[in-house]
Amino acid sequence: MQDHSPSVLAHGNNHSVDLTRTDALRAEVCSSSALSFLMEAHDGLSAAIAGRAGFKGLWASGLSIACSLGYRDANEASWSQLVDAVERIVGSSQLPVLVDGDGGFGNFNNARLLARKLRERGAAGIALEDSCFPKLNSFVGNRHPLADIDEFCGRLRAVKDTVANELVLVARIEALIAAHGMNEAIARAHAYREAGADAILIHSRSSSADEILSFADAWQNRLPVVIVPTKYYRTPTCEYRRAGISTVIWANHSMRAAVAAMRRVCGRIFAEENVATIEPDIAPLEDIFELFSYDELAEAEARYLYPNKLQH
Ligand code: SPV
Ligand code: MG
Repeated sequence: MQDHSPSVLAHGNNHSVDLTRTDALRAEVCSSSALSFLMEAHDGLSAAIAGRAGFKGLWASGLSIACSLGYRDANEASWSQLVDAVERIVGSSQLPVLVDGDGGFGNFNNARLLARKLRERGAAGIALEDSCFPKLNSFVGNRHPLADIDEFCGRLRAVKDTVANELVLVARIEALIAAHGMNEAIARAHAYREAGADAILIHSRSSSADEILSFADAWQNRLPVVIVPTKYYRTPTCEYRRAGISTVIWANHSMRAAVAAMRRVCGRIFAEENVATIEPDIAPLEDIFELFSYDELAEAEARYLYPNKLQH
């Protein structure tokens, strides 16, 4: 699948009726028996690059989007800023986008409004986590109060009633993050399944995959399981295949790569007052022009701006 085609640039996307991406995400997360991978994106550029790398789907990361806007991952960015960022991600790729909806920015009403807006902007799915507003990134500090199960199920049901099957609904369990233990995590998974979730995201801050593997063992794939191996990054993916995990999210690696690269380049240019030595280490301008199909613009100019001029 060409991920940044001129037709996207020229015609845009009919978000409200085109469910192709939702179907594609559902196939990756819910139907495929193969392990799927979603790559983090936080803007049009990172989305375009992930598509070119070969990924079949994107994760619109709350942490990375907040970071790119200069905010903390603590609901400092508003739901409308998230929706705008998602529109850019959707617009520069043809891949399905699973959006990190945090806790839905409030109660059931905020969550269903967010879902409706995300569907309008072309998202393929929403992940809702059982945190309280304002949330705090799962890896920061030790204060992660869990939402009441019934209240959170109300959020899931409201989203399902609003967008039906037009968005894949992933229910994210923060019970292990909040140190409530495996029984609580499994109880929540059952409740979220009853409430209409299409998949369960089990999150962990452990440096080993043992926690999520024992969850998968106890859960027995009653719904597909999605994981985020940010802290247990050493585990080889064959372990996830063996455990029957559905989908791995590489949640923040483009953003962190950009931070490391920008820091290195800024430091060197500042110190050396010279950009000559850096040139081999940065993307050539031609790469940028190619990534965003500047040739399509030239062709369109020939068609629309100078239709009567002879082409050379
Ligand atoms: C995100 O990418 O914003 C996530 C994953 O929610 S994590 O940062 O691991 O909580
Ligand atoms: Mg997040």
